[in-house]
Amino acid sequence: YDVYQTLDDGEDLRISVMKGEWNELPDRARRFIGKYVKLLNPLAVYLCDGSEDEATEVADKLVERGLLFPLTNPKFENCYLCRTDPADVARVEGKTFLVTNDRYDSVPHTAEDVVGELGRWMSTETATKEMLRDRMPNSMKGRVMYVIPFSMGPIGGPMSKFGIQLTDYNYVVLSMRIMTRVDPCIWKKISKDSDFVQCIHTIGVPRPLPKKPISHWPCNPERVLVLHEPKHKRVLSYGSGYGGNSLLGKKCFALRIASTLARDEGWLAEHMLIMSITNPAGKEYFICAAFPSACGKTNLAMLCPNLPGWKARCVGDDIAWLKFNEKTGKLHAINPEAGFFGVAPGTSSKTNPHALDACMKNTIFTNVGLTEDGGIFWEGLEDEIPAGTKVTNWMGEHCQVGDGSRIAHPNSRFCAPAENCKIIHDKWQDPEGVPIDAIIFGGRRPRGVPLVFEARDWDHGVFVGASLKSEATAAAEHTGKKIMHDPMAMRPFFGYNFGQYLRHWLDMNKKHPMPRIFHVNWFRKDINTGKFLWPGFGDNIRVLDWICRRLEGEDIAESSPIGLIPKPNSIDTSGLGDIDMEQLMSIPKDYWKEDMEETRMYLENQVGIDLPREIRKQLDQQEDRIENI
Ligand code: GTP
Ligand code: SPV
Ligand code: MN
Repeated sequence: YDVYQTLDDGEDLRISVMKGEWNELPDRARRFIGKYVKLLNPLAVYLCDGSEDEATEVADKLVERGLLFPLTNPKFENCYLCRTDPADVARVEGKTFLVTNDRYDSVPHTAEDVVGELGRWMSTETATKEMLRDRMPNSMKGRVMYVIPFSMGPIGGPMSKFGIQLTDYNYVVLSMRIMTRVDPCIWKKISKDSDFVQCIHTIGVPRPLPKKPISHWPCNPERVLVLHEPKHKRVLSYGSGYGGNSLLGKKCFALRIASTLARDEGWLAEHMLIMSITNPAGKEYFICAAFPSACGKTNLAMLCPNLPGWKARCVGDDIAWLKFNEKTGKLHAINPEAGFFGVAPGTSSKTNPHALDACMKNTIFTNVGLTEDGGIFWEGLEDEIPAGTKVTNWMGEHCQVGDGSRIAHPNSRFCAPAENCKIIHDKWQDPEGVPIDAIIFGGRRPRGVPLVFEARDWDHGVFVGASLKSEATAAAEHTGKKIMHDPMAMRPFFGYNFGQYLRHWLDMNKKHPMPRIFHVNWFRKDINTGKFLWPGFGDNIRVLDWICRRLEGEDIAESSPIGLIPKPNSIDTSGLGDIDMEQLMSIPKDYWKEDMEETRMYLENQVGIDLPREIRKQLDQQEDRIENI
């Protein structure tokens, strides 16, 4: 049916509604949608309700079109595989921008002649031209505009926020329904008292198609652009259907827009997992951990402890919103998401059985292999899928398990509802969040960095986070094994000037007591053999055990130039066999001297005058301590 909507400019626009009750939407939502119907010019508007029937209808259409393959293997229930255009497989950091009037609201003052790496800025004028004038007009021509009302965090919770995503891609509809809480009751809440974040997404391929899409995945990779306007609480994304570029509730809203809101409102939006661990005596601890993309958050969040008597529970695997709770006097965390968009390769019944188990129903796999018996394969599943099994690889080519070819894309993902996870915490949907006892930073550091250390105090901990580095991963367009800075595991996700972000972190501790901060490294390699020194995965509980005992004040740490490290034999390695703890815990002076010089250069070049003096002081002090090794 058709409706007429009065726009802000006074025009009465005719809109075709395919599904849903237009008149039930609050006026501000109708005007928002109307504005983009006028710009994007879709065939019709489809108001999503998030129901199962709707998902089935959308999925059936995609199966018919050849984009989704239902997994026919009886191990899977209502699961699908999807292959993307090989040009659209990861976030595109180079085309992701923050848009503010003043450049330095978005990015720090870099030193002269230095290219900033901590976010990209675009002026409002350029953004308007590039997006609203050159790209978006008519970009939904011949397509349906899906309208998705969603909540990040439990609906109506004090720490939660609403969003409305417009998209012309039904794969996004299905994925948003897993990753966020899509519910028509949000319309009412928006009308009454709450604002919403505006999320506008188009794949940028109007009909008729200029050429046949590759893998039935239409996209416009040459023209990708992802813009964030914190002031308007708006995200505009063009050209890509992939994960962080298209599921706008995730990185765009829950990190970039939310981190800016968090600064203004006195809380934190971080790239962190949230989990609880309960020791054999029955005491439970909640921790948050910030590791860069593809560095082990999902794996740690779903840990299967290899120490008797310990229990782990998952609250979230990628994003945490943290706010001080007056009632408990502690920092509380919610997981704003409702699903896992996890890295597939490396996930196995040995490394992460809970993740694998969570993928058995209502899951969408993207860019993994399809076995001839209608199941899935990726690198890491060699023990469950025998060599010689015929598979179609992520690009649709025929091959065999064990033939040496790459079967799943390194950034292939599963998209599964969080409720599928057997160890999801009872409180994972608690609107008040869970009380956090410790914050952990970590990255892939093949050299020099010990298995675990504790920050000396809050300021030192913020400095440790600011200095975070990791080997490049496949989650974005970076290639190779180079060690990259990834401050706070947020380098691609800051919503504002990183210097101001550090200021905000430092100030948090002045207002309220904050959790203790630690740093871990599961990825140190033997200098001689190149093999990992630490078994990782389920054995990481041994490190968490040490951290919990530190929280209890046990005398198991000693001072070192880089922080407090475990006293000899204070990490429980019983039953592990031969572990070179000496190498694993060593702090080579030459390495750290160079590392600190490099970090100083980086912070001075990249953050310049925006670097808080507390962080400069930490740099000076740590350099002095290292000099005295
Ligand atoms: P994003 O979703 O991109 O933010 O990634 P993530 O931080 O959740 O990473 P994830 O847990 O999916 O791990 C990525 C890769 O690291 C997988 O291939 C894992 O197998 C591997 N990994 C995770 N934990 C460990 C560990 O303790 N040791 C080793 N050696 N590898 C690990
Ligand atoms: C990451 O890259 O950190 C992810 C995947 O969690 S994406 O949603 O694509 O950002
Ligand atoms: Mn992530």
